[in-house]
Amino acid sequence: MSGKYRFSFGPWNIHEGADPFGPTVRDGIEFAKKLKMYKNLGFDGVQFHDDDAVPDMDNLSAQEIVKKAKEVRAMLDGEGLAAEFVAPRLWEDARTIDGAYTANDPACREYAKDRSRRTIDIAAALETRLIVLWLAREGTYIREAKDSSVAVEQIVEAINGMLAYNPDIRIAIEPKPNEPMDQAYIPTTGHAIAVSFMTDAPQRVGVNIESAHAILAGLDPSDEMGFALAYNKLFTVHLNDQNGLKFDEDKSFGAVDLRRAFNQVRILDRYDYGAAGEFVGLDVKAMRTQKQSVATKHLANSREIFLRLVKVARSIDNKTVNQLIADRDYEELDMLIVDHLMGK
Ligand code: XUL
Ligand code: MN
Repeated sequence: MSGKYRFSFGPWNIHEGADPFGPTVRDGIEFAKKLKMYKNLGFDGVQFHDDDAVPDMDNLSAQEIVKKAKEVRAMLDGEGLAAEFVAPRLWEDARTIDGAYTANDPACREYAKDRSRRTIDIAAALETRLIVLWLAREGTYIREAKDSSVAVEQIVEAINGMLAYNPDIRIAIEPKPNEPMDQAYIPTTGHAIAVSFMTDAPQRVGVNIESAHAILAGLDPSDEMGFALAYNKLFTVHLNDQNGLKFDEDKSFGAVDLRRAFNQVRILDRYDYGAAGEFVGLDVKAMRTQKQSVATKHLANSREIFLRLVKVARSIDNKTVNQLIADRDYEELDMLIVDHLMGK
């Protein structure tokens, strides 16, 4: 069964533990050492931000960037790993303070588009066709700062530029309703899919659904996944968990709400997620207080919880489930699910 599913995470998921209020609690680990951890933890795929692969890329030429990315490809080969996707990091440079594709300054928007082209070059060198777009700063702190209708056109224009730049790539928009912005322009799966249909190649634009981001939007992640699956647009997932409406916590998958995790696994397994090569992607961080020597358990645990929930989902008595649905006895169905989750 684990053979059916391939798992991935990003190097940022092995984390120093810092929050905005205090010091780091763990040392940084160099990229090459992180790569060595993947297989031992049961993972086959690496998710990248562009500068995870090519640090300091804004100070390198396009040729130098590709050369460095090819060196990373060789490192991946050495570890037997695939690159799952590359995402442009469009929120740390001074030119992205006011947004990237929706910045009010045209020079900043140009920077964002150029950076995205470099990201696509890196993806090609790493031999992946998937680009993830977390539109971190495409939004506002006050509504009057930008025009929300123009913003959609600007996002579509940027995506069209990327699609034209390399006809092989596919783009997965990762919606998130807030943080760092007060209000983001593409907060949910529905928004992202609507945007995909405004682009020049809708079939090449889908979504990356992150559990925590859906929860922050007040939505159920498994229903968001179902929506994307109905449109054939679930290009990848970022599984994790989230304890209510607060900052984006990136907790271990299933650690807060096991039933919510179960329903995500159930819908993915039911629709044969992974059969077209999709990875089960995690975006989880270790608890801030976790000691250095045991600060990768959140990754192995999230994978293990996913695989155990596959077994739970597959062993449900579907005949009884269907009978209870036919009888409209949802209280009994509720009990059946809870019983099953509790091992009865
Ligand atoms: C931010 C987030 C990002 C994206 C990739 O909340 O989830 O790490 O997954 O840019
Ligand atoms: Mn994510």
